[in-house]
Amino acid sequence: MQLEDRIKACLQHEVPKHMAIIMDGNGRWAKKRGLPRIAGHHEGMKMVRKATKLANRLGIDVLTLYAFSTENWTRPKPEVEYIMKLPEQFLTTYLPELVEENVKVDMMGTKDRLPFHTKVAIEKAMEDTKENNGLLLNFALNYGSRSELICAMQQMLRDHEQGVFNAHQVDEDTFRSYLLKPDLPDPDLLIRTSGEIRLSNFMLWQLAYTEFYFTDVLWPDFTEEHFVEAVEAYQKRSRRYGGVRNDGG
Ligand code: V07
Repeated sequence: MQLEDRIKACLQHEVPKHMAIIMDGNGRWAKKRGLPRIAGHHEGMKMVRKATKLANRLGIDVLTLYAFSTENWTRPKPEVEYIMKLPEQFLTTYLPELVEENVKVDMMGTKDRLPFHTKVAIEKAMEDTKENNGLLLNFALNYGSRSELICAMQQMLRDHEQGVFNAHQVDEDTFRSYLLKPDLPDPDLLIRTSGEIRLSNFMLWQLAYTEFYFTDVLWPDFTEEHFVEAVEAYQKRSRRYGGVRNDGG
């Protein structure tokens, strides 16, 4: 079946409300072609645009993309410096399109370690798209799940000392309210490209009931067809549950 028909068929069923992607394999993509790793990151950035457009068309509410982890700072300095230019590059080219398509840009992670120019570019995108109510494009940038959980714990202890709550009052909703994006629904579908079968410190709390989709395809090769294939797999699984979760979620 052609892509257009597959998209139409997807729209007949329940699409994931929140989809998250670990965009892995950019360096490997470049190496395979005898190119520097940064060429892979640049190619990966182009796929971000395609994924965003398609997610928006499919009526997905939130697309969270793991763009840079707290661990990624250990990479060679020139590579990190190049990656930190990608938000600006991406937004210089595509921000008008995002505004036009009613996409709202957001970020999940700590801004403090980001270079000033990176922060400025992202803040401008957030400002220019804040009234949009289509797809929420949530970039996980300088994000690490354990660090998120520890920050939550620290703030909770401060609030506890202030008498904001007692230990026995802490439930899942209380805990969630201390996370970085307490108002987002948990991801329904997580995709990880490039053949690695692990979470690498990504959204450990939020992925408790999420469907996982792992593929060997490298992120720069992850086309619209692959994206739709992942959504189709998700829909097959959720139809098998008959619309009700059987895992308590
Ligand atoms: C990054 C390209 C995609 C593959 C994974 C690593 C490299 C787009 C952005 C971005 C971030 C914020 C924003 C707009 C665009 C980005 C980083 C890396 C750090 F508001 N791609 N991309 N940011 N890569």
